[in-house]
Amino acid sequence: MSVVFQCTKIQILARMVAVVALCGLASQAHAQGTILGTGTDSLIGGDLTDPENDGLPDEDTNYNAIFSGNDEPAFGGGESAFNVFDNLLGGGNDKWCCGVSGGFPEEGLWVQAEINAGPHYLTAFTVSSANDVPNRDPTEWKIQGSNDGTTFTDIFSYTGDALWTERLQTILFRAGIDYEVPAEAYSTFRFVAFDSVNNPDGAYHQIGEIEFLGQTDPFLPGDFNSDGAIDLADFEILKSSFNESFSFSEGHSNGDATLDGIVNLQDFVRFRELFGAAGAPAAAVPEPSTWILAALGLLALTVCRKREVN
Ligand SMILES: [Ca+2]
Ligand SMILES: [Ca+2]
Ligand SMILES: [Ca+2]
Ligand SMILES: [Ca+2]
Repeated sequence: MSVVFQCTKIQILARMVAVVALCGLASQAHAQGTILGTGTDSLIGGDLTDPENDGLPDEDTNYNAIFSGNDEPAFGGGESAFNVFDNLLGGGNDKWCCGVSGGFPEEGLWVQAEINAGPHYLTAFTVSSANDVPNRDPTEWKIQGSNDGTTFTDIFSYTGDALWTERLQTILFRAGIDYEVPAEAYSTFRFVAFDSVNNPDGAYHQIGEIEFLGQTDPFLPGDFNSDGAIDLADFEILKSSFNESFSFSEGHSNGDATLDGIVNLQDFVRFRELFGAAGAPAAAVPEPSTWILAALGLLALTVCRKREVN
């Protein structure tokens, strides 16, 4: 009896949590990237340049990519360019700083990674600020892809105030949310910057780290089982993972439509958008109220189960 009573109270709590969660959705819709935190621990890790996360920057070994750049193309040294792939956020040679004299060249300052495993669809990437001087943060920059090392296609473009609000801060950008889902897979990914507040004076550009995340199959947000369709089978995956957390590489195949590491109400709402946009038969699309009720029920059930176990 006491367990049933607890569940009733928890269900009420769950509804309150759900309402709060839904209220938060509107403010996230226009966000330019998602702040993950600060410091090395805020990096996702295991990105395409080093899936095992065992790269040794001093020897430039154990990496799974060939790096190049047009400004200090090396690890270590005087804060050289490849330090954006050293899996570290910190001062000194954990960062890439600070640009050639006279300001940004016309082609921009760039650093790139040719992925050993070949072409990938870029599902997300992170760019982190360095340890000091916010006016060195890029204010105009792009992420580009290429398959011949000569012709580059824009995947993401940004112009505006620098996005980082703290030093050594990691910001995540997600395909389908922060930039258009790439229609093509690329073997080389490039970060290129064209402007900063300090440009062209002295030390005018720096960033701490870049992570490229992707998959070899075409990426269709909401198609959790990768069968090329967004349908009720995908909805079943989302439901069965509700309230669970996943690593980035495992998230989408387990129903994490928002690629934020947890399957929750926001994923229900996001999946409903994707489901409708995919042109699924109207009769097969559950009403919004049904989705919310299903989510509430699952949330309450999950909490109740935990209470019973404890
Ligand atoms: Ca890395
Ligand atoms: Ca670094
Ligand atoms: Ca599917
Ligand atoms: Ca999610």
